[in-house]
Amino acid sequence: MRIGLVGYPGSGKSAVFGALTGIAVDTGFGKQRENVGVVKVPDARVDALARLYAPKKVTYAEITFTDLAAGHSEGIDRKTLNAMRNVDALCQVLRDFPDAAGQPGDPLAELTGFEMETLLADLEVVEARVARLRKDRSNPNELHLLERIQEALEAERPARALDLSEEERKTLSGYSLLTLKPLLLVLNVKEEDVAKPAPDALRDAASERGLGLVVLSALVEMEIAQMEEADQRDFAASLGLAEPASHRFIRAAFELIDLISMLTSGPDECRAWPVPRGIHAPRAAGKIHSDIERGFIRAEVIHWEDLVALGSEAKCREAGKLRVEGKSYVVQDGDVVHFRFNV
Ligand SMILES: Nc1nc2c(ncn2[C@@H]2O[C@H](COP(=O)(O)OP(=O)(O)OP(=O)(O)O)[C@@H](O)[C@H]2O)c(=O)[nH]1
Ligand SMILES: [Mg+2]
Repeated sequence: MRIGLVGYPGSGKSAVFGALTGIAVDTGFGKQRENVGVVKVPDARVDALARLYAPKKVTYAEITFTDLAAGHSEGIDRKTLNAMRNVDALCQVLRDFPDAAGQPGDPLAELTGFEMETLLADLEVVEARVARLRKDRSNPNELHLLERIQEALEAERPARALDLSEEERKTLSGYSLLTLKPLLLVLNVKEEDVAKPAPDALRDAASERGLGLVVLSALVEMEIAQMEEADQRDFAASLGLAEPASHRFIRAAFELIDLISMLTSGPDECRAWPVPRGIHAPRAAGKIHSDIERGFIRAEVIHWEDLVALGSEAKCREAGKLRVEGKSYVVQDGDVVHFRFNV
């Protein structure tokens, strides 16, 4: 799963990328190289299991962030648009700190401006396809769907605002519409503003659109990322934050792409496995190893909190907190799963 960091030039995409990945990148206006980095998803459940088992290895879920070079003179350039089409979700970085010339940011204008540009880019794609389908009359269902999308876009509504079925989403997947991609907003603020809520107008705009909004200062987060783990929380606390803002941001990004975490634990490894929401037990087992999927017999499932509270699988079994589930079981976020299989 790939998440693209997008936004206007100088909004702090590269700085946010650096804060998330710990990869030192060129910041500064016009540094337009595309950077890719893998990020661990902080997970207190995995930490709790690791305290219980003291395993040899602890493995977190991971997501890939791409700092998308923002070629931008009269609008987002083609290359950037195409790169944006190739990611699974977008995080727009909004500048709320003064630029090198001392100009304050206007995050709301960046949000609406970017929205307009992506709407127009999608409209171009949809219009071309609608014209084609009208002409050759080959697929009335698809035409009807695209007309609906076109209507929304023309009314300045992103495609994600429409209530689309699973089937319709599948039909649309080949078009890689930008306004259909999940979007998370990141307000990149001045160092002294990290503990302040986002401005009301921006919060309202985000909630009207059903978009998540995370406040952070990329520069502060970059500093935190350089520290030892134990110091990170203390430093965050000294700024009035419960945890580094980048942790909240990464978790929000993880939720954006509709993944949940299946957990496994034992003396060898405690681990979070990112799996799509709604996945059935055998397919989830296949994420660990194809043999386990093929030879799937059953899944023994404990909710992570029960396991941590009671302290062992045996205690959970005694207390009736261990469930035996079959092939049709839908894995839930935070399930600690032990698969029984036979090959
Ligand atoms: N004060 C302050 N400055 C920041 C913050 N984040 C980024 N900057 C500065 O803003 C400038 C632009 O940041 P970048 O991360 O390069 O922005 P970008 O979006 O990657 O820019 P392009 O790649 O040119 O589109 C740099 O000089 C950063 O040091 C922040 O949180 N606070
Ligand atoms: Mg950059």
